Amino acid sequence: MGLKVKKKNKVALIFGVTGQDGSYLVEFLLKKNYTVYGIKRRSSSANTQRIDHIFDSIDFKNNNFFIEYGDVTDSSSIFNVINNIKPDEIYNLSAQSHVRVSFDIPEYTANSTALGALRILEAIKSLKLYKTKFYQASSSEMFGKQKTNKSQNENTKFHPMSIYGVSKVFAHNTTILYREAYGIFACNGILFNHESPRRGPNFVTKKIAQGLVRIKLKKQKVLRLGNLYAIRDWGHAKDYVESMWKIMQFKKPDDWVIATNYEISVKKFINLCAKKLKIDLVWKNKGIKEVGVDKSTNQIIIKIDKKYFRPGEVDYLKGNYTKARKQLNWKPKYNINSLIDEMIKSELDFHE
Ligand code: NAP
Ligand code: F7E
Repeated sequence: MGLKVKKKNKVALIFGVTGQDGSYLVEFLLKKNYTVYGIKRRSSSANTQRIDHIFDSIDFKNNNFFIEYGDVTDSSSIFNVINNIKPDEIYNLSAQSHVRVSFDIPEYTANSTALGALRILEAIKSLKLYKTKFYQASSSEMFGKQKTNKSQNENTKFHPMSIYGVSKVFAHNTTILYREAYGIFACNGILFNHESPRRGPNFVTKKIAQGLVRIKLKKQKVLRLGNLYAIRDWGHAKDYVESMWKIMQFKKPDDWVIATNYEISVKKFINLCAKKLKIDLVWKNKGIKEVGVDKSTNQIIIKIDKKYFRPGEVDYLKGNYTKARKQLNWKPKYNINSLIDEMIKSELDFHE
C-alpha cells in the first residue's frame, strides 16, 4: 500500500470511520494530537459525508488524518493496513449496525459485525503487536430480553434478540478471549443507544426528528413508525466517543457499560420532539391503528406500519454506568432534552 506513517504522535486506526461515532471520534482524537487513520469501504455512492468537513478544514502541511480502503469482511485488507500502520490504538466501530436490517441480511451481519472483530484481533495477534490496544464497540442490544425492568450493568446476563445482538455477543466474548488467552489490551465498551444530528436516517430518533421537522415545514404529511412502546436509554454520541478514549487509557483492559441511566419510550421521545416544535400532538386508537393527530389541523401525522416491527424486540434498556463513573471518571454531559434540542435544531438548519 506504500503508506507513509508519521510516528511522532500517538497513532489511532478506526474501522467504521465514516459512521456516526467514527466521525466524532476522529474529531476527538485530532484534538488530542493523534495521527488518525480511518478505513472506509468501497461504495458506489459517497459514504464520507460525515467526515468531509474534517478534510476541508485540514492544513495539508500538517495533515494527520488519512483514509484507506478496507473492509472488515476481507482479512487481507485488515492485515495489510494494520501491518503498515502498526497503530497504538485500534477502534473497531465497523458493523452492519441496524438491528431490524440484521433480520433481513443475517449472514452479512454476522460476517461484518461478529467476524470483523475476530479478523482484527487475529491480525494483532499474528503480527505480534502486543503494544497495540483494541477497542470493540459492544452494544446494549446484547442484553436483549430481560426478565425484569431493572437497569443493566457489566454483570447482567446477555440474551440477544436479533442477529445483530448475537453477532455483538460473539465479538464481545472474542475480545475478552484475546485479552485472557493472548494478553492483548482488548476492551469492550458496552454502549447504550447514542444519537446525534449525524445519526443514520433509519434509526428511530433521527427518523422522528427529521420527520416531525418536515411535517412542521409542510414538506411531509405522515411519519410511519413501528413499536412506540420500546424503552431506550438515549445518550449523545459526542459524550460516548470520549468514553471510548478513556477506556483505552485506563491502566488495564476491561469492559464497561456506557449509558445515561435515564430511559424513555419511543412515544415519549416523539412527544418531546413535538412539544419543542410546538406541534399539538394527540394520540388516538390502540395497537396497529394507533395514530398521532395534529390537533390544530386535525390531520393524522403519525401512523403505525407493521413493516417496522421486528421478529424479536428488546423492550427495555437502561444502563447503570457506575463503574465508568467511578473508575474512568466519565459521565454524560448531554441529557435527553439537550440531545433533542440539538437534533431538532440541526434539522431546522438544514431546511433554512
Ligand atoms: P454506523 O453509523 O452505522 O457506522 C458503522 C460504520 O461501519 C460505518 O462507517 C460503515 O461504513 C462501517 N462498516 C459497515 N460495514 C463495514 C465493512 N464490511 N467493512 C468496513 N466498515 C464497515 O454506526 P454507529 O452508530 O457509528 O456505531 C458505531 C459502532 O458502535 C457500530 O459497531 C455499532 O454497531 C456500535 N454501537 C452503536 C450504538 C449506537 O447507539 N449508535 C450503540 C452500541 C453500539 P459505511 O459508512 O460505508 O456504511
Ligand atoms: O430502534 C423502535 C424499534 O433502530 C429503537 C443501534 O445503534 O442501538 C441501536 O439499535 C427502538 C426499537 O435502535 C421504528 O423497534 C419504532 O425498539 O433506533 P433503533 P436500536 O434497535 O435500539 C443499539 C444499542 C445498537 O447497538 C444498534 O447498533 O425504536 N422503532 N419505530 C423503530 N426503529 C426504527 N429504526 N424505525 C422505526 O420506524
